Amino acid sequence: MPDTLQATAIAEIQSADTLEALQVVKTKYVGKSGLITRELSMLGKLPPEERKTRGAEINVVRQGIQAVLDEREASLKRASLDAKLQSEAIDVTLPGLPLPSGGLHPITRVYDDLINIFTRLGYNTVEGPEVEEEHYNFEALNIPWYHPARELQDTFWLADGRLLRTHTSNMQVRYMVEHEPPLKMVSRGKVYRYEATDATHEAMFHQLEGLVVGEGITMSDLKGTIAEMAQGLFGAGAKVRFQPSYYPFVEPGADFSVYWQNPRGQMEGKAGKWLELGGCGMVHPNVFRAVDDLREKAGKARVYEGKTGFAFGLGPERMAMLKYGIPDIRYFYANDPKVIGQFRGELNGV
Ligand code: FA5
Repeated sequence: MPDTLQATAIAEIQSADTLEALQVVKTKYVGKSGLITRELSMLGKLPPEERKTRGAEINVVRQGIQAVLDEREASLKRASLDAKLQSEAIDVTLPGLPLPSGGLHPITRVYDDLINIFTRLGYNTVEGPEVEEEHYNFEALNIPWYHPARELQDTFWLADGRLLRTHTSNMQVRYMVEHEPPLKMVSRGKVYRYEATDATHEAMFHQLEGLVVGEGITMSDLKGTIAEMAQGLFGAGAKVRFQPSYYPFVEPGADFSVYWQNPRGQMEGKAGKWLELGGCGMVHPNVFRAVDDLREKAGKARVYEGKTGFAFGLGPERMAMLKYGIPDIRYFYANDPKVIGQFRGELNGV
């Protein structure tokens, strides 16, 4: 018996190829109710003179099995450790994973282009507050209390009587209070209007305000400036159209539009369209008067009466829609990576 028991046990141990399988074999032979233990427990049934030799024989078998078990266990443990090390090995010489490159938001792109154009034309760039006093947003801009633009549905009013500016024209007033003519400035920033959103209207959007004040400035200076800007943005062939319009802070006032031809539409022989980009006009004398009043209050000289100037305010969202063929203004702020992700790479010149 012991020889065959030992031989089968060793064969089973050698063929156990996992630590779990080896554990099963171990329990079967040397476990508490294993075959060897059973052999030992049967010693008591043998005649006393045979017990000693039989006991010794069984112990030799048990030690033999145990030695092979230990060796197999050690070798399986080594193999499993080797496999683990191999699978978790890191090749430090491999190149790293490339990080996806970011991109500038289309509005930032348009702003950068605009600021470049106006910097080249000698304009100073400034920014101003989004939370504004009623006086700078309306009153000083010749927008009296009864003007429809001050209605509750157009303006976000704050509890303390201030408001979220509805346009960047507040910066005309702020800039003139601080600076004397002649001057040229552009101001960019966010503006807010309490109105329903649709494909071309958002409640928060951006504007770029422009202001030029000096002596003998005329409407043709204004038209030339807007044409220069449109050509800088949309190419030398860009066409600009002016239509009379009313803004309380300019006289005369106009809206300007750019004719846009989608390159694909052009290939297909489709007509382009006029897209209104902003308002403009000659600074109203009442604005100069209000600015001088504010200057006087601040202990500064009245320097604006008798001066001439023009102002314009435009929407970069509409320009970006035109330039990049984006059909709905709401895409700009939906944070959909499918939309924003298109403004990586070549559009950024990266
Ligand atoms: C104004 O805000 C005047 N302050 C512009 C101005 C400045 C006129 C200086 C004369 C002199 P208007 O409300 O039309 O004007 O807005 C100007 C431009 O902002 C629009 O032509 C349009 O491009 C953009 N805009 C207006 N409302 C929205 C809106 N809800 N969503 C996105 N863009 C808008």
